[in-house]
Amino acid sequence: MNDISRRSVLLAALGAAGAGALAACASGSGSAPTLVSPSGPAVTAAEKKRAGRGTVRNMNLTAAPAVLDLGGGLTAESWAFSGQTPGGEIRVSAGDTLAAELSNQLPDRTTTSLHWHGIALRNDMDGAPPVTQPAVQAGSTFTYRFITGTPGTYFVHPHIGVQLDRGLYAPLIVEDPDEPLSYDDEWVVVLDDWIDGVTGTPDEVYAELRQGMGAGMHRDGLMPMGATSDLLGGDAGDVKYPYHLVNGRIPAAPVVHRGRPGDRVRLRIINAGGDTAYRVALGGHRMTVTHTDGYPVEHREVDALLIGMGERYDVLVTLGDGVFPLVSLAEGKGAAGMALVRTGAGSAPSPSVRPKELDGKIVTAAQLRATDDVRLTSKKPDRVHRVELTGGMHHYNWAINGVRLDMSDPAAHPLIVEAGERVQLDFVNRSTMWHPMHLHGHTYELGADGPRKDTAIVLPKKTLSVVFDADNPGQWMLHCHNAYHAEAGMMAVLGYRD
Ligand SMILES: [Cu+2]
Repeated sequence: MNDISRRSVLLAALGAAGAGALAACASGSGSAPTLVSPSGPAVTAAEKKRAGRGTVRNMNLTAAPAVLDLGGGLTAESWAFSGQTPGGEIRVSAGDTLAAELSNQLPDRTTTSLHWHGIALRNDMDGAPPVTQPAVQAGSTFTYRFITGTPGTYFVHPHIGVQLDRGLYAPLIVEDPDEPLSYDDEWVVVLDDWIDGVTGTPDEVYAELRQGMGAGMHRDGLMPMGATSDLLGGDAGDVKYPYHLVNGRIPAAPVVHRGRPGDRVRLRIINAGGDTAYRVALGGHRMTVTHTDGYPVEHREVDALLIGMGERYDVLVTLGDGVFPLVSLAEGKGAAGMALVRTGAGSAPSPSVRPKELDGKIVTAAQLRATDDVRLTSKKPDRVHRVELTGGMHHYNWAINGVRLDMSDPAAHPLIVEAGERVQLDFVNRSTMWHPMHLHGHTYELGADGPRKDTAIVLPKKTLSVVFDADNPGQWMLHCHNAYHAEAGMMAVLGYRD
C-alpha cells in the first residue's frame, strides 16, 4: 500500500471504529510489530489490578471560548475549561475512580481531548488522540473514567495541536489518605506563559515558527535571538510572551494567598507553560523540596527552583510576618509572573520585584534523590532505547531519532517494550536547545537513585538516562513538553508488544 492510500485507510478506520481499529491496522503495515491495543484485554487486566476504593468522583469539564480576566483590566479571548484559567481544581483521593465528562464546545470544528498528565492510568483514558482514542469532536462529549493511583500533584490539559498554550488546563491533586507530611495549609500554584488573545493565537505562533529561522522571525510574538540561560545550557525558548501568569493573573493584579505567620504551607507548583521554564522563589523564605512530579524526594532546602514545562514541585515553607512576593522568573527571558503571600500588614511589592532568593541556592532534579519507599530496586535493564533529540530552529524540524511524528500514522516507528521489562531510555540531546521530556503512563527514575519523574529537563548536547518498569500496558506518548516542539514532531509512541 502506498503512503497516501494507507493514510486514508487509517483515517477511515479511526472514524469508523476508533483506536482499537487503528492498532490493528498499524500492526498489519509491515515492519511495525503488533502492539497492545489501548482498549484491549491487557489494559483491562491492568486496570483490574489497581487498588480502587470504589468511590466514584463525577465531574464535568467544558472546553469553550471564554473572555478571561487576567487582572488589572486586562482581558483575553481564549479557550478555557468552564470559563476560567486555570480551570477549577480537581481533587480526589488516591484510589478514587475519576469520572470526568469532557464537553467540547470549541469553535470551528476544533477537536480536543483530556490528558491526565503524570497519572499512571489505563491506556484508553490517557487522552492522546489518535493513539489512545479518536479525538473528541466539536459539539460532542467523552467521559474519562479511570482509577487514580499514586498520590501527588498533577494536571490535566488537551493533547491536540498547541491547545496546551491556550487557557485549557486545570490542576489535579490526588490526595494521600495516609498523608505523611504535616502542614497547616496548601496552596496550588499554576504557572503559565501567556500570548493567546493578546498578540496572537498559539496556532499563529506555530505557523510562524514552522517557517523556520531562515524565513526570518520578525513578528512580535516570536523570541528574538538572545533568550539565553546558563541553567538551561543556552537557548532558553522560542516564543516571546507578553505576560506570565500565576494562577491566571498578571503581576500587576496578583493572586493573594492569605495565612498566619508561622503557618507551614505546602505549595504545589505546576508549570503549565508552552515554551517557558520558570525559576521560582518566595521572597524572604527558603523552601523545602518534598516532591517532584507527584513522587517524594529526600527533603532539600533551597532558595529557588527551576521548573520546566510539565514538571511539578511540592515544597514546604514556614510563613514569615508581612507581605511576600512569589516570583516566577521566565528563565532566560527576563520577564516574570508574580503572586503574593500576605500574613500581616504591609504594602504589596512592585510587580517588577526580583527577590534575592532567585539568585540563591537552586537545586535541579539531577541533585535530588528519591525516598527509599519509591526508589526502584537496582536491576540490569532488559532493554535500552537510545532516544536522540534532534532538529533545530532553522527548519523547525524537532524530532526523535530524526523522525518527526506523523499524526496520521503515529505508531509507524514505535519504541518497543515488553510487559515486565526494566527499560532504560537514554535521552541523547543532539540539538542546541533544552527539552523537557515527558513519558505518559509511567514515572521513571533519573539515573541510579535520582528522583522519580515523568518529565525531565535534558540539557543541550547532554545525555540523561532514565529507567522504569514496564508495568502499564498500552501505547504511550513520549515527547518534548514544549508545545511547539511536540507539534513540530518531537514525539514518539512507546508501545508494549502484544
Ligand atoms: Cu523540545
